Amino acid sequence: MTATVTEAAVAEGAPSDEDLSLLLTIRAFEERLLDLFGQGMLNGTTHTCLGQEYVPVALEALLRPEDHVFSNHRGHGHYLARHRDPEGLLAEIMGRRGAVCGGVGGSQHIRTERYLSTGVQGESLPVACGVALRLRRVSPGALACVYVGDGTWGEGGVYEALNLAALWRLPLLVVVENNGIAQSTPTQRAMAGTIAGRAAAFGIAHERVVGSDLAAIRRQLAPGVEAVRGGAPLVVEFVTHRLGPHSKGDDTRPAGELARVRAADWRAPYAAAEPERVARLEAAARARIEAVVADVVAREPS
Ligand SMILES: Cc1ncc(C[n+]2csc(CCOP(=O)(O)OP(=O)(O)O)c2C)c(N)n1
Ligand SMILES: [Mg+2]
Repeated sequence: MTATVTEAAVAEGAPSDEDLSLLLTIRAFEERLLDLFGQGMLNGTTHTCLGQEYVPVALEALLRPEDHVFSNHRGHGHYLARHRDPEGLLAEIMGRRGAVCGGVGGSQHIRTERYLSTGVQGESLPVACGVALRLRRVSPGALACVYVGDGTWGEGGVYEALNLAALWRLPLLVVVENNGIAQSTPTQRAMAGTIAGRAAAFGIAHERVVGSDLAAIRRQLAPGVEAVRGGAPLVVEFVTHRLGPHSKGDDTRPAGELARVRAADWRAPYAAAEPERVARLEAAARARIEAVVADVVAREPS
């Protein structure tokens, strides 16, 4: 089987400048997005992935250019990790020239090369199954990677998709961002059993990822992702944390819970280990996003 993961991507130790920059750029982008929203400068809605940025950054090293990515309502990080295009995404969200999708999709509905997001919970899984079936036929070795939240496991379409993925041995990688909450409903109040148990019911392998160390995640997941390419679907459950509100200003969690979530954020260990490097890359990421905002705000409507 062809190796898809570079040695650097799974190397022990500190993340590369590129990885850290990407993490910090996604964070700077979304923090600025919330500012712009507060100033009334954005249309539609927006959901940030603050706290969860490391999930797509870790996975990106395991994906190939020919793979397809399906995203959800909390998809800015998924898009930026895949396409490194903050200008196009901000223009899309603001409805300005150069928007990745003509400015008609906004935050949640992006379609571009091998990438599709939707704000409709559960919609992407059956679609990703269809694409995975096509990939198996015309592009062996390529996979469809689909991001869903824990709350989305309340949608019936998820189980129809898992059934077909198992039955037809589809190259489908289901990435569950289990942040323990769906809007304002804690997962344990809405989900019977476990995600692992639900995957097992279809005979689908399951990996549970705890922690945000990029190299450790990549080492853990590399063999399973390779197996997906050969037709063994996989559910990867990230135990993660939503640092920000569900959307804008709508966080109903108690102060103690928010403190626990902040303490678990990926940024702190990296900043503690290498304060100067993180500060330098963070300043660069913020400066880049400021330049993107200035550029996009000055553009004509799309
Ligand atoms: C079919 C459908 N039902 C309801 C909603 C409204 N809604 C948007 S996000 C959300 C919660 C999703 O929770 P989860 O899947 O855990 O993702 P998270 O927001 O935590 O990332 C809901 C109910 C929707 N977008 N689509
Ligand atoms: Mg959730």
